[in-house]
Amino acid sequence: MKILISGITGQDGYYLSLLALKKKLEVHGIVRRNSQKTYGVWEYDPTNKEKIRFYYGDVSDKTSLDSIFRSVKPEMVFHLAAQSFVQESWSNPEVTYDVNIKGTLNMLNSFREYIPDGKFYNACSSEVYGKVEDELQNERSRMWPRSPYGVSKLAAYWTCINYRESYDLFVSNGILFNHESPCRGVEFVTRKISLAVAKIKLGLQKELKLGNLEAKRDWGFSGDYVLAMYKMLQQDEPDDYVVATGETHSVKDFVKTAFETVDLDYKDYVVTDPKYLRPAEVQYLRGDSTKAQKKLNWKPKVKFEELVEMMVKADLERLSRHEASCR
Ligand code: NAP
Ligand code: G4F
Repeated sequence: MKILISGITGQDGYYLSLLALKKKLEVHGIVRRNSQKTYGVWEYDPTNKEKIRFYYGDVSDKTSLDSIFRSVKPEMVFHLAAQSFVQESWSNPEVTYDVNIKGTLNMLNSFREYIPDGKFYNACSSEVYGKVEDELQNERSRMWPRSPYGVSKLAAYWTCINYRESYDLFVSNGILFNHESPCRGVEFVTRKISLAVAKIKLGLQKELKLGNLEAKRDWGFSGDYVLAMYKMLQQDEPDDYVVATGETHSVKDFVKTAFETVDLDYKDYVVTDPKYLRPAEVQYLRGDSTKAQKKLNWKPKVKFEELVEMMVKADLERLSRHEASCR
């Protein structure tokens, strides 16, 4: 059984590949050529990197995708590639739309052309809820995105549903709430915090500049969430599912817990910097994953406090060993 992953060099691509290797699947992944570190997270895991078959391509380049689909002919496709940083989507809206909307359309068209009987997973996001109405957001909650990123993910979500309905394709959307890990990109708030806490503890950094500390997110562990993605493609019928923990915490909660892990008080180190405030903020997210729990028999394992501790410890260990950071 062959799977093809776009976005294989990112956080989720990494954990999904590890899961697939464990299940003895043949893993193929699309990578963008880069002047230095083409293989992202994989640069730090050479043993497993050897087991993956990589192909140069870009989701905004349909020609490159056609050639990969034609030669690999995978049974399952996980489309994870995206300009995934919300903040950047205001400064690079065109790239965000090109990669996240047109890129998804390109992936769907290659899929339809070369493996119409295969299965396709699309990485949708809780950012589509944006200005939330419901205390707990589920598959039927109103979607009102608040950033170019959120708008792009909503357009891609509907494009997937439209392809499913128009061409009778197996295409499923995972509406995933925030999920993190020691391999999270360093610009996202959780990893920015865990890395700073580790550096401060080791005397390598003096303060931590953050934006909105009151924003609330439903944070889970990437390693748990990739299992839900995989399970979506083991179903008989395609569908859309919310994947979340059902708990919400503020950025301040995260920062406080992270500093407590190393016996420090965040108030002595955290300063707010308007540079990190967003033109429009998603103030509150909390997901209801009842459908995924019932239909996929999935549930998150790692709790909030465990996640924070896992990330801070990983950064502390890496820095203490003078090893390069995961990303
Ligand atoms: P990530 O770590 O930022 O990884 C993004 C991946 O997309 C990287 O491999 C990146 O490659 C690749 N990529 C970007 N532009 C591309 C292009 N034009 N062509 C080919 N590849 C491209 O993101 P993640 O956290 O793993 O998230 C995976 C997916 O889930 C994304 O679609 C994200 O929007 C979505 N999502 C994430 C979360 C979350 O909390 N993590 C929640 C909901 C939805 P490079 O290494 O070359 O940059
Ligand atoms: O970590 P963040 O940048 O993640 P955000 O915007 O929630 O997006 C992530 O989750 C989405 C799922 O809902 C994904 F679709 C998306 O791809 C990405 O993975 O910011 C989280 C919160 C925001 O409210 C932000 O304003 O943290 C707040 N924040 C406060 N200070 C900060 C900072 N965010 C960042 N990145 N950096 C700060 O200094």
